[in-house]
Amino acid sequence: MTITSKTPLSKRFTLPDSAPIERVVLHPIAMPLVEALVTSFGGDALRPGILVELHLAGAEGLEPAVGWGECVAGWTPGYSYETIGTAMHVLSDFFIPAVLGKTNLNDLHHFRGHPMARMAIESAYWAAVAQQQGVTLGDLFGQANRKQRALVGVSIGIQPSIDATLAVVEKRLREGYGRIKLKIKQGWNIEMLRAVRQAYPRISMMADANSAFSLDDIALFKQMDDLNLLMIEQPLDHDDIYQHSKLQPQLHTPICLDESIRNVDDARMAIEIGAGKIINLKPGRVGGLTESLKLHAYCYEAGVPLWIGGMLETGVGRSAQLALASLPGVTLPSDISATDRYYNPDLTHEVYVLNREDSTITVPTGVGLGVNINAQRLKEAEASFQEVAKSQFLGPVEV
Ligand code: OSB
Ligand code: MG
Repeated sequence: MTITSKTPLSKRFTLPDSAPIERVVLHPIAMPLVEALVTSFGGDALRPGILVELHLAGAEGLEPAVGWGECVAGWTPGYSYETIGTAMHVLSDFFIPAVLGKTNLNDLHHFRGHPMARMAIESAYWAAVAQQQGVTLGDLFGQANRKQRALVGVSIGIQPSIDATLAVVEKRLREGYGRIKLKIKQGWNIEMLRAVRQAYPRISMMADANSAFSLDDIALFKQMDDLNLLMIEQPLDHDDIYQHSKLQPQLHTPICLDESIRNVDDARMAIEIGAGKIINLKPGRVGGLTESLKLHAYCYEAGVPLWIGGMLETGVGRSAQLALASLPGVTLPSDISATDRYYNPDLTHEVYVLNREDSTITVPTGVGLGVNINAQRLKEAEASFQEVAKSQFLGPVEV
């Protein structure tokens, strides 16, 4: 099939059948963050995750192959309703049994929701197919004009004081990050943003509210309009699009939607009703790479500015994010920072470094996901998860 911009999105991004899916292993992990990222809904120093290890059988002329994916659900239903416990349940009791022995993921369509669990297994499958075919994950996307370097920025959590914020901003600018995102919440917003803008009149800066405000806060957003922010991310409810359409026309600053956008249709509706002007694409939030490619295609064709959001991924999830960030419709800096901003050491042997001269990270060029798992670190991270599971109720997390 020849794919053009007229081909319906639903027909464009399906992979041809693969060799059978032979085995899928779940690795629940807990990883100590170099620094916790405090948002309006909290922030943990120990990040949970699930690595999905998916094995494809060998086939005519093809060696068996393994692909890895990452689930970005948290300990609690904070950012999203999913948790590590719900993801373990849905993956082990429904998603994995539905795909074992199959040559595609079509049977996942029988299940609704659980995008983070879905992304974990779906991206492992994409990575395994890329591995088996001897191409990079980005190549497998089949999109022309991909970039070799992804433009990136850094996300700064809520700090104990304005001075502490200014110190972190200074450190990040010195490291070479060309776009600074500042988390805001009720009681921690305009004063802090003004102080940063005053100290750095020309930097590219933005605010992320993680749904902490309502339309009653309109006066506050109007004050932010004077600060030349690149965008304000998700000011209103996590499941709202309509009220954002009431806010955006009253502001000059573009609104970027994160939590509210669950799929390409949400993005289209949000843009069409004027609920925002920019989309943050997190593959875990939209349920996988296939939906991510649809969302990218919509934004690219409609000229809607797009960037890749982050969920403090390990090297596994980060590699998939970078493959997405190489797409030509990703036009704004993504929340993908260098490895040393998150984990030391990471779970992968490879580390990602910031190219200081242009605030980019080089997109992986290795076959498949382009990274290799550090087995020792994975073991430690699994043991660390089991420690937490002993002392806290997490739901059905046994593997
Ligand atoms: O809203 O973008 C968010 C992390 C956890 C939950 C929500 C968000 C974030 C980030 C992380 O901002 C950015 C990153 O991974 O560098
Ligand atoms: Mg956000």
